[in-house]
Amino acid sequence: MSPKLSELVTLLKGHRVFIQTHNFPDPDAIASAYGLQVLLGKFNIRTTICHHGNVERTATANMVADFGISMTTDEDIKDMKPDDYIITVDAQKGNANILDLVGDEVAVIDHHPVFNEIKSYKYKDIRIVGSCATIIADYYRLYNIDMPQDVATALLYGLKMDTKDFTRGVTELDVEIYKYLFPKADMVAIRRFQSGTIQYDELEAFVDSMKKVEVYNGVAFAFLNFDCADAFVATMSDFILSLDIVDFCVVYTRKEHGFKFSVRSELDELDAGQISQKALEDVGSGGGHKSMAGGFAVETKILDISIDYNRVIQNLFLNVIDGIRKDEMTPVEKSSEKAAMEALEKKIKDSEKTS
Ligand SMILES: [Mn+2]
Repeated sequence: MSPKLSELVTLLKGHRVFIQTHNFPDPDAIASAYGLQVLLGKFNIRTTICHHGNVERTATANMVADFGISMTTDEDIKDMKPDDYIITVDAQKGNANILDLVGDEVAVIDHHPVFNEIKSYKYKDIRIVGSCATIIADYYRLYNIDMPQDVATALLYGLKMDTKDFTRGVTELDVEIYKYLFPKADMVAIRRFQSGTIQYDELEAFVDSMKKVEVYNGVAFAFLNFDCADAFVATMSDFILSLDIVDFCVVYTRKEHGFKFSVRSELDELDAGQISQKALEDVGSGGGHKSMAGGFAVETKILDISIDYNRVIQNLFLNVIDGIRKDEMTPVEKSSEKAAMEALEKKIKDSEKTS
């Protein structure tokens, strides 16, 4: 039984309300925040969507731009007060992947297990389903509220992404919600979000960087040694993860004052968000979701450790991963490294053929 929407509406009336996603928000977090914002708007409750960290992944940025979703980073809301209300979506107060802002976290809507019981919530809707978007869509469905096409499209996209196209953590409610959203959503737009945005002139620099990918026990590191957009780094991260021998990858590029990271994981035991947070806590910041995360490292802090910044970065991540896996992390044998390189080169050729 879901909590009552009327209780949420009553709680929020007359307050300044923020909808906060987890750091480095993904499609599900953004879609949920957007769907909730539109829903509350129908009750004349105005909200501001906020988050810490940049929007990971090109396809997510595409959706934000296409639907004109207004996302505010914590740096741009200096005027938040302790009595402003915060609803956290796709995340819970006290989790490592959500920055503690000065406002009062009065409500939560999430689909993750509870790690720390928060007694101060005045409204709580936590259901273990495939996506947070499922829960938001369920409000529209239960209360028979008119859903704009953009909202349906965003929520369906969030549901698809979080469940890896219905292959991960799917519940019956997710299937029902899919059926509910499908006729309302713009499937062409979803295909458009997912299609890459790699520019042709980036290809040469990309091929160069790919030749230097290093893989240790399924953990890949790639330094994109050229000036490229954040979204491009994220796309490369997805690409490298799709290699058969790679289960976890760290892709980074050099920015004006440091290194920008995009991290991906396809293993349950290696939580990309937690690992990025731990690996980068002394040199910058990192965080995000289990399968997808991001981060930043301050250049001087990396170079303080050693001039060989690639080695420093690899060690920061491998030390954390090593601790999780407990067993010794050994570099892959020369032969499998060669096989990895061949697979990579073939992949590059294939992608050139289709471009
Ligand atoms: Mn989610």
